[in-house]
Amino acid sequence: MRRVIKGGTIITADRSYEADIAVENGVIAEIGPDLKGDEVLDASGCYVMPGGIDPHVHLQMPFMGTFSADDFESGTRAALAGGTTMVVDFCLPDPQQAPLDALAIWDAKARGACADYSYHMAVTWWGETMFDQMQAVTRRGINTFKHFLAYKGALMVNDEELFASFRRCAELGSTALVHAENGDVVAAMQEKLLSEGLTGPEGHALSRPPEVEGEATNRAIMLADMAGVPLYVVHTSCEQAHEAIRRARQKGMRVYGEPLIQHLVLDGSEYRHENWDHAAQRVMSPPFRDKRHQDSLWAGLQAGSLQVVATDHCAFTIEQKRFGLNDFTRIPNGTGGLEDRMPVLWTEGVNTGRLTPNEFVAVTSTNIAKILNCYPQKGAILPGSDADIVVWDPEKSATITPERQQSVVEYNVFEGREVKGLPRYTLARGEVAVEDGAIRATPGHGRFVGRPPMGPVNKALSTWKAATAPRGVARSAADMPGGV
Ligand code: DUC
Ligand code: ZN
Ligand code: ZN
Ligand code: ZN
Repeated sequence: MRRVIKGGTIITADRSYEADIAVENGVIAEIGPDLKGDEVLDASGCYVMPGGIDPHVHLQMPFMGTFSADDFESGTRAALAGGTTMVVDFCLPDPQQAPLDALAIWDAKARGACADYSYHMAVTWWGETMFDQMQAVTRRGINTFKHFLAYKGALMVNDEELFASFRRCAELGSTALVHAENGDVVAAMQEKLLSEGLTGPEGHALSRPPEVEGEATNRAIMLADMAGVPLYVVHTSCEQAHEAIRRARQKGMRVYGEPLIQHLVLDGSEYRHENWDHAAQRVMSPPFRDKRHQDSLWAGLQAGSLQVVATDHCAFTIEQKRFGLNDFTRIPNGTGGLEDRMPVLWTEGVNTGRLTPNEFVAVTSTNIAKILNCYPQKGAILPGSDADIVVWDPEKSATITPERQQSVVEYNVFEGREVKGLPRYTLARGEVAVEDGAIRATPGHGRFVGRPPMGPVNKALSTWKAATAPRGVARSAADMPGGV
């Protein structure tokens, strides 16, 4: 069956032009004028773009004594409804659990996925056997390893573990990811705030100020540089972290920053809302920041010092959020956003003139496909690329409301917001998964996307070489002049 997308303007990260697209067997078969097919999708008045890639989601994630509420089925359905055709989840081994055993659990969870998916592997503990395990993980098509510098006593790794893992990632041609917040300092500040009687959601933001993120981002960048590994900083939310990334890039280091759509448009006043549920529903880490930080993130996307917009989609129900009614440290951290990322970024980025449509494609799809090493299978409109395509109607508008969303939670942090710019069609590897607001996605249609290592050219370009003793230097006391 040959399906033709007709009459639209193709928008890629580097150009815009008018052409039809023919899709066969899940891939783009042909691009050109006046194509014929068995079925025609009308794209007149629309932009035809690579489907979005959200590189940061947590579906059915075991976390803070519960599981995030959206699973691979509802999560990818939400993704497709908003024009996102691939998600990357985080595989989280339990302490001492072999990463490959954890992967088997993640594979089982992902069976219901409606859209293609991949995983990052989290390094949640460290030991001798991890060296071989990480190699086995890369053979499974995972070239990104995530490290939590926060969540003390749970997911957090210390600097010794972090540096050992970074060096191993460098050897394997992988990219290291960090959740950059100083978990020791957060824990100390949480304890202090609780002891002073501050138990509400506002305490969440006060315990995780921009400084704890700036410190951890700087530290991770320095250690990554010493290890010679490219670094991807997830959910970059503040000026201090952005500043560190910008400085590192200027020095020639391969460091990437990922703002979330939530941090771009929602601010810290959410935690001072008089309604406890409203504030708790917005508890995520890092917390929302004030305008100065939002301006910095937008500037980074415009200037290219920040490359990717993600969601960290990790949705919890009202009941789950209420675990923390008397103690903000027990409110499950996370918000949704998978369905809203593209429409909200289009509305607040493109419609305001902050981003061009081509830049929108770059930050929602193409840049991350390149960073993750799945380009041009994903993130491209090219013959042979997967037919992950969104036909985007820039005139279509809606008000975001939980009643119409695909996520299973009862609220939406963007609730009430007007968006202009929505999918007319979303194609998931050729299948029409969304048609004018109707969701036709098929559970189980999604497939795992393997991503091989980047190879030796993808080093961090460090100037720090002291990890190997230079030639001609005395290596022990016995070698020293007059030595023992
Ligand atoms: N932050 C969240 O808010 N939720 C999931 C994990 C994380 O780092
Ligand atoms: Zn995180
Ligand atoms: Zn609000
Ligand atoms: Zn996350």
